[in-house]
Amino acid sequence: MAEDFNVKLDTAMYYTPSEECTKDSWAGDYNQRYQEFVADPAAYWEKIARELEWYEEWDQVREWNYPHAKWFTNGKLNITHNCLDRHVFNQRRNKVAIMWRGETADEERIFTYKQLYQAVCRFANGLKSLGVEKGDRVCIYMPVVPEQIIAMLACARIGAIHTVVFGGFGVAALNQRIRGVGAKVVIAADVTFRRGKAIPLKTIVEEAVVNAPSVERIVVLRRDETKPVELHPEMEVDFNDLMENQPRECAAETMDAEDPLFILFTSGTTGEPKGIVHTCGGYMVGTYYTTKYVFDVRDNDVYWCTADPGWITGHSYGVYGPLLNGATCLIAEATPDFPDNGVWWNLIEEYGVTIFYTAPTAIRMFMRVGAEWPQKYNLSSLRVLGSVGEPLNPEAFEWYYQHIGNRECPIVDTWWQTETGMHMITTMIGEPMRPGFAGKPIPGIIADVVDKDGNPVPPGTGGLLVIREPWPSMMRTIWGNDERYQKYWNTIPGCYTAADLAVKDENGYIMVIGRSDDLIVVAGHNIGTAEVESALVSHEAVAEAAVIGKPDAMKGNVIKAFVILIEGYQASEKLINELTYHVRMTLGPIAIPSEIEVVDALPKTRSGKIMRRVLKAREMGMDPGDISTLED
Ligand code: 6R9
Repeated sequence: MAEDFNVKLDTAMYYTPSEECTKDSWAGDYNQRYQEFVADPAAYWEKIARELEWYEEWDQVREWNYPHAKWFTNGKLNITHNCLDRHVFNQRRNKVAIMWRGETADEERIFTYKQLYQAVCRFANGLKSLGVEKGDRVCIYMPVVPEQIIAMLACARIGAIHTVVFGGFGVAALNQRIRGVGAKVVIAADVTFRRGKAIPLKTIVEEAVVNAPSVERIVVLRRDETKPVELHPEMEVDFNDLMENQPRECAAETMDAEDPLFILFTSGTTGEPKGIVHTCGGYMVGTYYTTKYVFDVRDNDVYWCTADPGWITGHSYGVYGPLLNGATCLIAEATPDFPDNGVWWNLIEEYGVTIFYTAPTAIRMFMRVGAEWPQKYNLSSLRVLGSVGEPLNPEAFEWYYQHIGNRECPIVDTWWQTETGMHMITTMIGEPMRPGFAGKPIPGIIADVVDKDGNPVPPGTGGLLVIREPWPSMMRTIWGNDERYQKYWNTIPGCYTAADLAVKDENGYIMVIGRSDDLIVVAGHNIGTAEVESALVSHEAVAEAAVIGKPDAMKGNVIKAFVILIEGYQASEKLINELTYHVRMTLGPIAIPSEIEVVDALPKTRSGKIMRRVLKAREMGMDPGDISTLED
């Protein structure tokens, strides 16, 4: 149980970033700002919402009908108006919005705000010509290219709900997500490039739309113009053809603050992944606010978030947050180790990146290959470093601080989730940083570490991480399954449960330890044990499967699978390879177990539930704890 662990808080070590990097930051004085929020939460959020443009103002800032919240009720807006029009029709018209870089230096494309605005309008008109209307779902399955962002914004422009599916997912995962939302249109690319190789996406889409009757059209971005893939005209249309000859203006649909903006799937503990629903108004305010105040974005910044928009980090801090702030963003279809381990540092030098946001798993990979790589490049443009996805362990913090930030840049270790939509906990710029600890709730958020009854636990005692009051960018429901949504607020009385274990120090700094449920965070990506297990079991040789997360120095966790074979099948290297391949094909490369062990039996409860923690304890040579419910 969560309360069974304690963390030794010996010598507290706090780092103070250089004043040059932190003075006059938007964050200001943390305590003062936090007090301002506590004194009048509605007024606090209202003031932030007023920094953006609305077609009609809200009647009420917050309506809390536990466990359902509405924000900025009856407010009317379009998020793309604030991402694009607000800048185009003001001073940022010719400012660079996005700079895209492919794997090689000659693959570069740059869009000013005006160019991005026009591309979005043209593609939005194209979607309309296919019959896409407000409220329709559109699935986007693309690599990191400008068209991915254009597609997202075009949906938002006309009020269609986008569901971005990470390009690393396989047929089964894509099909499940398309069917889960009943997508009318799928927007895909023919290929994605990885380590110099073109990896086909279109063939995956072709298979994934079988048994997905809602799909009427597939829009295909054909990247290789020299040998374009064939399109099947009854269903498929070319991305650029669809844009061609479309007007460069497309009136933004008037959206209610509570209309859905997008659905993004995240892995659940049981069965199907959860379609997290975010709405237009609150999400806009939350991502605008945190991008501005946590990262301290300014007009002359060059901002780079390395996350793919297939994940929430890419949505909130790769697309919406920075564009809402009129930032210049770098996006790159670049693997951190190709063509060599210096490619990211080269990009920082070449583009003069000032704000850099990445994941601990990447930092740990760079630690392994050595500080000589960043040392080859001039990283002095950097002024703010960010981290997200997993705990930033003190070793990785130290390395990041020293070798990337030159002991000058503040590191914002941001804790949040797909469900929260925006940052919840971090150490705001200017505050002393404690390695290993994300920090404190940002102004606007009330977070705590509690026992299972919701009582705060003392410093040093482990507990569950909870949020006490609703916030603008919280998920509103789970698509098609509100009951599952309600569980988040019903597990601990009066609190939103994050399903993370955490511990506080004497100063209220929070260290996030890991998941309390059956999610495995591999290299910053959440993988549900159930998804991998069902992929394994779908192979003809496998009778039963159980997977666990095993701590890994590089990826945080790796997946270990235990399988019981169907009689007549023999364990062999060939079979293990086949199973690995099978998971790759059904779920994609991110879900591949790094170890598959063939066993005769699995520990189960009497009711037939696999007891993964018993497997895990055994694997780690630890006490399995309470095994009273164990079958035999
Ligand atoms: C944004 C994102 C959410 C889970 C979350 C937690 C882990 C995220 C973290 C962190 C420690 C941080 N997590 N940020 N753990 N420190 N700074 O990653 O969303 O993909 O939904 O994952 O990731 O376990 O509950 P999502």
